[in-house]
Amino acid sequence: MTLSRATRLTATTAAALALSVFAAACGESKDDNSSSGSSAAASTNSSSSAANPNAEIKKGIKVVQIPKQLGNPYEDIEDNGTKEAITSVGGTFTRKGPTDAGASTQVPIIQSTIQQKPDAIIIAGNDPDAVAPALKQAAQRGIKVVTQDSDVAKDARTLFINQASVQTIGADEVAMLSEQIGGKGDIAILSATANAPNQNSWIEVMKTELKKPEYSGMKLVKVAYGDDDDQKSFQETQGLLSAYPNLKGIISPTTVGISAAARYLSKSPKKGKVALTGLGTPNQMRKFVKDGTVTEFGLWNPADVGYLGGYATAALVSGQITGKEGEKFKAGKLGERTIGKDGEIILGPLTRFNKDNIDDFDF
Ligand code: RAM
Repeated sequence: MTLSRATRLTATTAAALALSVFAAACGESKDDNSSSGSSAAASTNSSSSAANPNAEIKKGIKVVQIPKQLGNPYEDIEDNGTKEAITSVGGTFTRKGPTDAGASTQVPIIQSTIQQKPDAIIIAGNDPDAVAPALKQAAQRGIKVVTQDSDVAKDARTLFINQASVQTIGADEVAMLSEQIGGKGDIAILSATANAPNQNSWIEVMKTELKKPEYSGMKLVKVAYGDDDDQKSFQETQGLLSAYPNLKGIISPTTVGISAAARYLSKSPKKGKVALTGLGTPNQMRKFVKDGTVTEFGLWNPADVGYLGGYATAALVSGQITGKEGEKFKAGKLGERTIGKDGEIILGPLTRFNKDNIDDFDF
């Protein structure tokens, strides 16, 4: 097990969170979290030029970040990491997002962003294909496109900042559940939206893992979708428990899903009888670990994903890297990083949280 650095939610983060929750409550897309370092106009550079590892980080780069949706604490923490990286290299960071994670909700936001001519767009995709034409248009205008957290079609972006390998994330979730239910029984998955590129890639790995002999006692009976909406995820949990009375465990590979499912389970007679694991933030899950609803779940440090994305984007805009496998760049406090296959940059392994370590984390 790898323990990552505990992160403090600062007052600024809390304020940003309150802002985005407010935006979500208003039911509208909006800009938030705007902050600037130097605002010197920066011209975009063409992706065809060769990498120059010694190029200086361009001052005053303009970066627009588009999360899956506003009002999701995970995405807020992640994007604050990006903001920290971009402002620390003297750039300007703006965040614009939809209020729900529907497949096409990001398209008009990308289109309006193109008009602002930033140096780069960093996006967590809600759908691999729906956003691709708009992102390609952005690239044609010289705007660098980077995905983080949730990838899009490979030809619609240059870099993908991945939390951990898809294989690790999917396999670890199955392993955690198997440990908790003794490798036996009906299980279900409570995912985000049906289109979500990241959740879908992990679910594919889970299905393959479940074919291994050591998991032959576990049967996947249903994949439900809570749409990364708290209420819908809560109701879907209720639905799973009543439709499958023999259910022994649920994997929810989304911070929104697992916290809603835990809230439902904690007040249900199935508490402690149906295991729940997946991906969650320690701060959202702490009380459910302490009250015995949840034994163990996993995640990475979302702020570090965003921070890595910010530095990678700055290196790309400055010409230090072009997106080819093997190129290296310096990612501030995360040290030197290398681009892998298909423009993918991986943060690190999954951290598991349980009653023994959850109080060591604050994010
Ligand atoms: C939710 C979102 C996000 C995912 C995490 C684990 O917050 O779906 O994309 O990475 O869960």
